[in-house]
Amino acid sequence: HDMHAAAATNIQPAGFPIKYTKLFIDGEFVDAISGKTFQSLNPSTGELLATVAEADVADVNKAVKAARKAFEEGPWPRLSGYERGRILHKFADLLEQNEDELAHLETLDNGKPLFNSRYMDVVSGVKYVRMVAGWADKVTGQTFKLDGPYQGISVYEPYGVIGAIIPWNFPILMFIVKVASSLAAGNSIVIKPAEQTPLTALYMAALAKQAGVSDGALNVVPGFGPIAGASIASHMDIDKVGFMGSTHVGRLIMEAAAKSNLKPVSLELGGKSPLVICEDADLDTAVEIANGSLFFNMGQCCTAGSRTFVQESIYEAFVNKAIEKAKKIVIGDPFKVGVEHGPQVDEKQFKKTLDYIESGKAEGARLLTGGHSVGKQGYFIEPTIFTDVKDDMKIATDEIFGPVMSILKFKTLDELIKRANDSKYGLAASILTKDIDVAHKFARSLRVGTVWINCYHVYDQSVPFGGYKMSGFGREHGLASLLSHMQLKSIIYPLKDSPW
Ligand code: TXE
Repeated sequence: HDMHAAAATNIQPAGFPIKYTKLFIDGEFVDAISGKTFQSLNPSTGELLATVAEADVADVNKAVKAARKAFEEGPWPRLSGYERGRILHKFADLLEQNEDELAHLETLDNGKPLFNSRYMDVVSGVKYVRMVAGWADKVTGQTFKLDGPYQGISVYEPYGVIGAIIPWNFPILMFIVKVASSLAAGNSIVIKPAEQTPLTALYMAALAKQAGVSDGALNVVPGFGPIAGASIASHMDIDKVGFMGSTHVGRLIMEAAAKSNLKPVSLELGGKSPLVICEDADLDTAVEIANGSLFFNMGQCCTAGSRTFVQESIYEAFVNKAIEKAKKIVIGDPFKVGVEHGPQVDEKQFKKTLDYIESGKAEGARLLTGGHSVGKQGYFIEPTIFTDVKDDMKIATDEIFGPVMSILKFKTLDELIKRANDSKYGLAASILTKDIDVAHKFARSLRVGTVWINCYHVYDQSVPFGGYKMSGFGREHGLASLLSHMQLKSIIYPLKDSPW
């Protein structure tokens, strides 16, 4: 409640004008070469929010040219790590100075509660920028003494031009993860925000320029996946591509990279993460954690706890409390203080979620709360809970990406570990138990990139994040995020007359 009070006093009411709707190329906001535009809708109302310049192949080519020039001729890659870090720190300061406007824009475009935009997304974004800014002057190679009179050194160098394609569920944060890491490492970047949520990316581009990021080092090309996105993935002059989004499109990105210039790829994809509630866990805490693990961000998290495994002896008790809790979630206008649950991001996600609810019913799971859309406008869906879910039902195997909790029953830990691992995904997992041996056995047995013990959705800018299996590969956050935007070069030379 204190946090809600803070939101009420700190957040300005609606009314910021939308300032940036054009492509950002070579330090300027420009129309698309074709003159084409697309509509960004407000998911709370379904109404037009902004008309945005639409990049296609020609615009991506233009952005890549600018990025290549910025890389070849500088100054960005030629600045010292310290100097790049200093500019990125300034960018973080500007993000902070504009946090209300940014948060507001995010909630308009994405539909997430303003409180979350302001106190989670923007705040974590700022921390991320400062984290990589701090690493920029601390990446060092090694020295080797070879057999014979030779010495070797390894040095880290930027790739050159990075391409990035990001989704709509955390538009501010994903933009920052890709942009700040690429820039800190000395690359230039061409990034395509999701067509559902282009506005905060453009706003942040203006702030990056103001902070001193040199022209051409950062280029933002809003547009559609199969056109602007695909031309990034298949571009012959992009040196690495980072993609965040669906597993289906991740595969297309890798194919395009392989068929073009064999650019390396990093993928952050979908998930079907198990949350395991053991019989010794505190029930009320477990209900809280399970609720947040799935319903946070309207279920639109790659790490959503979308398979809720509950041990047999506490199953009934858990289910009853989970239903009670889900019914209390406040749905509504994401700008209203106290609202926890806004709309799904667009009509496609809205329909997809409702289709999965139908499939759950058809396959024989029990729908115990929710299951319907809310209101006559916008893309709101009730927090929904299914019980008696079986491992092979679609709601237990597919990434729904909506507010649908699927509760499954388990008996023993060994059985559970097998079932939890039985997924093509491997992004995250969590276990709630007081038994440290059980917790660690689980943590080491799960084929996933992040395991939480007695918590969920706890992230930090310094802790590596990424997937196993078909949830992708490559790691963001911390030093890993910087190194994944650099390559290692070895230099070997004779040591003349050295005594050692
Ligand atoms: O994703 P896409 P969509 C999952 C989630 C969701 C489903 C569909 O299950 O319901 O994907 O969402 C760009 N070449 N996730 O359709 O299509 C697109 O423009 C190059 C999980 O929104 O993967 C956008 O910028 N790029 C995920 C980005 O890819 C292409 C977050 C993501 O869109 C492209 C988002 C193409 N052919 C969706 N097609 C997570 N786990 O966080 C699309 N894009």
